[in-house]
Amino acid sequence: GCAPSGGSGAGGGDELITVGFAQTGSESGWRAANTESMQEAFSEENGFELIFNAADNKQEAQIAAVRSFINQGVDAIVIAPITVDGWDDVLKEAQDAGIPVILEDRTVSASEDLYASWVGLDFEQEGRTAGEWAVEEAGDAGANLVILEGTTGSSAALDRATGFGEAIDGSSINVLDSQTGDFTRDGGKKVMEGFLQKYGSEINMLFAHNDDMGLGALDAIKAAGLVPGQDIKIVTIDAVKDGMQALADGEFNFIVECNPILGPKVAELVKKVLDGEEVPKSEIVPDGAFTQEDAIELLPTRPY
Ligand code: GYE
Repeated sequence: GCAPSGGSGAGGGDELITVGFAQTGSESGWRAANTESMQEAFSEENGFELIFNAADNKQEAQIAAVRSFINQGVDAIVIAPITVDGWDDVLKEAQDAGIPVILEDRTVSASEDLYASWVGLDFEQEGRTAGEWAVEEAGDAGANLVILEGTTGSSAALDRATGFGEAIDGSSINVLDSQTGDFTRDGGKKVMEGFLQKYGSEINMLFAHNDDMGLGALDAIKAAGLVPGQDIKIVTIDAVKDGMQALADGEFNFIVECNPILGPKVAELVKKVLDGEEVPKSEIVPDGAFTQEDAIELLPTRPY
């Protein structure tokens, strides 16, 4: 049959393209869907051998994984960077070793000369969309809002905060507090417990940087004797299945989508880069936003 080409100048035949993928960890439902999408796209059937590493949300571990990919002499490296900063040295090392790097999901602050391409989402717009919903919901009455932030120093958290802040600036919304829950359910629950202890029933709106933290917060809100979706209006980002279920159930009030299915695009980019084709430096995958009615309609066919 027609075997996939080697890509990195190997003499054709049915050699697989070896790709090291440095994933952030397994903090959320979004992450699980993203990992699955990547593993499917980088399958042997598609001509790849994938070396997968999940760094448990620890930047040093992720950098160490990239270094080990370089030492193993992989054909290409894909990174979903945990934080924006700290990448310059290891990206330079990959470049010196002649190994192209493709970024997926989050961005880095390093010079774009140090990587071939990035594919991901417009996090700032996601935050803005969430903020616009919150402003409208608060109306003239106003709202006392708390925020559960994503992983500190991640582009997803930084840009969502920027977009949201812009949208609510000058509105009737009063931000009581904003702290990181590290994109996890457990983090969301613990931080929300603290907020409720401190502000009690003063809180009537919550913005969580992802579904999972919002889902964790539901436990804390119910334990405090409050009704999520009513006493506290909740807006989150991602739209994974559990989040959409909470929205359909009326426990969340609005979700901004963040598409985790990036694998096919990243795999295509890797092949093009190894074949020496021109690729765009950055590519943004579009996102939607969902109300309760949308969630009820979409849930049965939701793939993740
Ligand atoms: O929203 C969150 C995950 O970087 C877009 O990371 C990603 C975010 C996503 O843990 O659930």
